[in-house]
Amino acid sequence: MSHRQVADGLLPEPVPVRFVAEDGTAAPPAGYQGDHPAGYGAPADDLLVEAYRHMVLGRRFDRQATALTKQGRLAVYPSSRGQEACQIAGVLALRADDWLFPTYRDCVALVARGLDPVEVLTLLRGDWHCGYDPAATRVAPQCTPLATQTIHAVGMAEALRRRGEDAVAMAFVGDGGTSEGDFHEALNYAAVLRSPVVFFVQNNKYAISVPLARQSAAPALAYKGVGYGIRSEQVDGNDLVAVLSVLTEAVRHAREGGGPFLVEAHTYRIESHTNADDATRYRDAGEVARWEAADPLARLETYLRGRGLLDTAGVEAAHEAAEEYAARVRDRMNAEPETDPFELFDHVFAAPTPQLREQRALLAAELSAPEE
Ligand SMILES: Cc1ncc(C[n+]2csc(CCOP(=O)(O)OP(=O)(O)O)c2C)c(N)n1
Ligand SMILES: [Mg+2]
Repeated sequence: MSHRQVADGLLPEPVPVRFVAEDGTAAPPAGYQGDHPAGYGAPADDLLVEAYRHMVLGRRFDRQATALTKQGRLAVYPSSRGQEACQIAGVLALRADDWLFPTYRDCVALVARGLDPVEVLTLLRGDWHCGYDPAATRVAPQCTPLATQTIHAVGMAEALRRRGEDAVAMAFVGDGGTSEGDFHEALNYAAVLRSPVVFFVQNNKYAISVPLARQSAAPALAYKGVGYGIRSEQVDGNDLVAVLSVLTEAVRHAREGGGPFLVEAHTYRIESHTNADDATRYRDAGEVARWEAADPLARLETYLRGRGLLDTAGVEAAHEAAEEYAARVRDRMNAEPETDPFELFDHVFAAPTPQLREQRALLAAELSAPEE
């Protein structure tokens, strides 16, 4: 068997898998609408319409969260604008009993998973906890230290397998995160143990101000899986149909004992890294405009309309629902949060250290002192 044949079962397609072209027509343009030639199945029509509604809602939520930073209601918000196809497909490919390991970038995915949006924003408001119950929701806390969630996901996937559950874990990670040692350790462990885990790389072309070309010389980040023995694929991350199709296959592969699967989605971060960043200092407007033209939401809408699965009434209903959702988020986030400053000391150690007891007493004295 040649080296090429050994790698064949693992190697990604030479070009990213795509079902729908940028203009919203089926791709390849030869009128094809079924499964992808590489064997990826076409997602069900009703799931695509559901994904469209989630994308409209997710985009509106994202805009609302950005506005809340300007009103001082959120400390920081990393926008997912432009990455909605990835975020929604990632969630729709999972069952409710599968585990999701998100990063700070993935609020839209968490909202699509059905988490309370105010709970999702708790961490970004500056609280000490993640806002939701990871055990009940099977969503790990949004991870800020890069790539640490990938190794957590492998541990969870192993635990699920050893307990006899047929659930999988999916870890979201950024292009920059794939340079971290933890990412490589996670891939190695998962491959050796054949853990039921999917690594989903959202390659949005930047790690804050560092462009992809200065991050990695790999022909595609998907190739990073192959060296570890992991089946890997690359996909057009602004084509919801393609991302959903490939991730569905990745989850099936992991669930049925095939071991880990790595998917790289080529997408773009339309907004700055967070509201605290000025992206005009390191990228030009022409580049952003080119990616705006490849918008995943407009593409899916054109595609669904073209196939008669969506009409103007359906589009308007999705936008109305998103407006109502955003209004509720706004109202609830504008209520003064009830916070107990002493909670800060409660969950650090089982038995508080003398220093913490001292600090607690100091805070109590300050809070009870009459205002000057
Ligand atoms: C271990 C670690 N090193 C550095 C940082 C600082 N940091 C925060 S976000 C970021 C860029 C990450 O880029 P990428 O993985 O591409 O994710 P994106 O923000 O583009 O979604 C860096 C370097 C961090 N959070 N954790
Ligand atoms: Mg990035």
